[in-house]
Amino acid sequence: MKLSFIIPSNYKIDYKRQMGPSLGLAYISSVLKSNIDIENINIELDVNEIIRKKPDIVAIPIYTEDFKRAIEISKEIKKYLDIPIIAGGHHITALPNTLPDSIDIGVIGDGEFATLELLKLHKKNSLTSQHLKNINGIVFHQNNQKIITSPRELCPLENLPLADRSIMKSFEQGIYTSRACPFKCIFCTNSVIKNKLRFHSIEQIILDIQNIIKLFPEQKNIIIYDELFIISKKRLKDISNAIISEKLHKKVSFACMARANIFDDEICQMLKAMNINVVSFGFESASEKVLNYLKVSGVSLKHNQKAIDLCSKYGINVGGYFILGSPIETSEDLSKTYWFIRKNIKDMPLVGTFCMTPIPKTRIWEYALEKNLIPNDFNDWEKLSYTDLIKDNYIFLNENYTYEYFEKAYKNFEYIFDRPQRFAEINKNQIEINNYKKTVIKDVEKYISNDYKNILEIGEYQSYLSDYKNNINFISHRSLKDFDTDKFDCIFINHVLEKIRNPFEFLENLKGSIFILFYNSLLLNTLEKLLKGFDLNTNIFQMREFDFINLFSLSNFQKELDKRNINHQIIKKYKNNNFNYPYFLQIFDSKLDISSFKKENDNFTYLIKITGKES
Ligand code: B12
Ligand code: SF4
Repeated sequence: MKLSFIIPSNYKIDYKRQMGPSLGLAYISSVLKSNIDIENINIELDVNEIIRKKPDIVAIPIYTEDFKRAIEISKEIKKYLDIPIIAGGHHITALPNTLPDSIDIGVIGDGEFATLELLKLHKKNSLTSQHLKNINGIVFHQNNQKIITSPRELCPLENLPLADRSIMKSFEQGIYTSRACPFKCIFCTNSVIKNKLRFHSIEQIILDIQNIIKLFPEQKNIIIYDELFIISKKRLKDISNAIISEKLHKKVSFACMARANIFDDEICQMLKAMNINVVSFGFESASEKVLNYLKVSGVSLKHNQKAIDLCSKYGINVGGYFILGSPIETSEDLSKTYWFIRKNIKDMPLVGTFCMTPIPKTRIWEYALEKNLIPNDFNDWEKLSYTDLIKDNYIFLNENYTYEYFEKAYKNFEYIFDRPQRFAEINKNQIEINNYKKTVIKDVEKYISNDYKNILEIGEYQSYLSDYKNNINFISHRSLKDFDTDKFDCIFINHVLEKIRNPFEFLENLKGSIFILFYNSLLLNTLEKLLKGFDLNTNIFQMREFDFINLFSLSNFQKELDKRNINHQIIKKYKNNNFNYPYFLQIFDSKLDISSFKKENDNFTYLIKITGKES
């Protein structure tokens, strides 16, 4: 039996790709593998791969904003393959009645044991209504009706096997130490969907972290995804002590989420001790009235400020997240939030502002229904994405200002952060990045001639070359350990040599023709960032990268190759005309020797070919 998950999220959007799919899939996979005989479980991003590989069953995890794409994908699969398609995740859990005809079964809530029961039935060719109605926590079709079975008990976490990391190889590895949250914020499904707080055992947590360190040595930061990692002080102490006694805090750092009204000095000390370097808070608003409305009760502005000050005292970075555009918010409230962020920006290296969105099965969804802002036959699911503010694609809920006002204000928020490539620039950047990929990658294809029989692309998450060339093998740099590169006669290293711990030793051991694309770090842009005190180890959102980073200039790169007698040829230097720093040069040119920066400043990326090694 072969099962393929297919991810409907648009991973061409960089930030989505970085987040990766839910770790829930890895738990489903491990429960299946430890209970039934299953040949293969994998995650696909491209529906054509499903059609080509012909698994025995397809499973689709669905967030509401991806529901439309999920339907298209399932229709496409049904055109070519006569296999069952099941779906699960937050959308189906919230609105099981939206199960489309092209998806046979939906799993409501925890997926581990429902999927196991479904696969057992499928093995016996018995996925029929007669048997399905005995499986709790699912929805399926019968005679043009949707049948929702009795609710399933929540999955106990203590005896769950460890998450199956093998299916998540291409993504950042995070962990859960618990599930659910006792609070009732009006914009979160927790406000309506019943979900009891459950914990993994301390032993499981330690084994899980050790597993990540062993399998993904390049990763130096692990995100703890729990809604509320700090919910119990006693448990936090146990986890922190266990991490310290196993010396795991010396090997990796961690990031977690917290809630300001239960955050205090003692918690901060424990987090610092276990090497937490970012704590994220949903500060939501700097208006007491809006904060109270969103979080229902319990969190005040004082709590939010105290949380930032405490983190600052202990040298922990704060991630601050805000929701703009609530129904009751006024322009004064917006302004308060704006100045709160400005005041605290130094201690909040990560800031995210999101627009209020009625996610199904939340109080704010009910509000939007009551106000007829969502019609009964609503199916514009992609409108329910809180990261984009696009006029015709946004359900505007505010009662006090106009959409036009909100749009302008929202832009101002994005610019506060004074970071060169923040959210406001994403759309523009995305186009630039896409163009860049098109020109550079197309170019690379020209050099990688058709004479090569077996080409390997080593990249970040998915192949770029395969868009242009067939039969490319792809591997993420994170999975290189124990991977045999010898059988390839051409290896293309696509902007990830920067993330390989010993890049030149790695190159020395490769065989065949090798092409490398790498970024030039010797840019005035780098110097400017350093002078502003930015951490270079960040991605385009100025968020901390979770991999190790090497910074290359052409000269240090060539020096390292020469040291090892590795011959090379610079095939192409790619220019970016956007690098223009008139004010910077005006101030610094006569004061600092920046000649080496100026020399290579226009060159953004280099394409190098390794032409041989002298013995
Ligand atoms: C942690 C979290 C995240 C983490 C996820 C980390 C990870 N890799 O697992 C991060 C920060 C990355 C994240 C991102 C997003 N999130 Co989020 N997140 C949460 C949070 C706080 C907890 C989720 C949780 O408990 N997961 C525990 C895991 C084990 O469970 P799970 O993911 O639900 O998976 C189980 C079941 O759903 C089911 N299942 C899942 N998929 C499938 C598939 C099949 C086939 C089957 C059978 C079963 C099944 O089985 C799993 C195991 O039991 C919830 C809030 C909440 N209270 O639930 C929001 C929440 C899930 N997030 C939400 C959203 C919208 C997002 C984003 C889409 C936001 C965005 N636009 O960027 C992104 C999606 C990113 C992407 N890659 O596309 C919404 C979803 C609402 C909806 N109806 O779609 C929630 C509910 C918050 C809210 N506003 O109410 N999120
Ligand atoms: S937003 Fe966070 S704190 Fe609020 S209910 Fe959801 S998970 Fe809990």
